[in-house]
Amino acid sequence: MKKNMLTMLMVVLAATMLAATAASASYWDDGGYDGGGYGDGEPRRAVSYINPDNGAATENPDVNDNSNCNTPDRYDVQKLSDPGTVNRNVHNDACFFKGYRSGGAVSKVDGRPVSDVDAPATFDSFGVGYISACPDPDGAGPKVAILSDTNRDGRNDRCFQSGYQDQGVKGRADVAGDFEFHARMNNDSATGTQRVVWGYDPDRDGTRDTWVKDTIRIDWVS
Ligand SMILES: [Ca+2]
Ligand SMILES: [Ca+2]
Ligand SMILES: [Ca+2]
Ligand SMILES: [Ca+2]
Repeated sequence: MKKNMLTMLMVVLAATMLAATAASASYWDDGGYDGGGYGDGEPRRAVSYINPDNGAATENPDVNDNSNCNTPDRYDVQKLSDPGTVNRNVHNDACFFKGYRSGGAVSKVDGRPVSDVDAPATFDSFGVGYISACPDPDGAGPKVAILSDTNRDGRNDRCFQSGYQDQGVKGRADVAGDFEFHARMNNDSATGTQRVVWGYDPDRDGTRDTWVKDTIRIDWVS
C-alpha cells in the first residue's frame, strides 16, 4: 500500500513537471508573448535603462553602447535641447521579467534582450524636464498609452502604458523594440536632475505603491 502511494506520487510529480515543461516550451515558441492574465503573469523584476540611440540623430555618447535590459546604463549627462525642440531628447526604455533571475529572452528582429512577461506600467518623472513622448504600444490595437500632467505645472510627468510595445502581429517581434516599454524625456529650459521611476502599475495611479520598479537619472546641463 505504502509503495503504491509512493508510486502514484511519483507519477503525479512527473506529470506536473511535464506539464510545466510543455507550458514553458509553448511560451518560448510564440516569441515571448504571455497570453495569460496578470495572475501568474505578474512581473517580479523591472529593468529601466537609457537607450544610447546608436546611429540616430539623438545618439547619446554618454550612454554605454551596450545599454539594454540585461546591461542597463541608468545614468546620463545630457545637454539641454535647443529651445522649443526635442533635438537632444533621451530615450528611456524598460523590460519586465517574471522572475528575479529570469531573462534571456531576445528579440528575433535585432537580438536585443526583451521582456518575458507583459503587464501595465508607468513612467513617473520627477525634477526638471518632462516626458515628451509616450507612444501607444500597439498602434490601433487594444493597448493604450496615457500621458498626463499630474501636478498641473504644465509639464507632462506621467506616462502609463497598458503593456509593452507589440506592433504588427500580436505576440511576435515584428519590429525592433517590440516586448520593450518606451518613453522619451526632454528638457529645453532648466538645468538640473531628472529622475524617472518606471514600474508595475495595474491600478494606473503611479509607481509609489509597487516594489517592482527601477529608476534612471539624467543630469541636464547647459
Ligand atoms: Ca493601441
Ligand atoms: Ca507636471
Ligand atoms: Ca508584434
Ligand atoms: Ca500604482
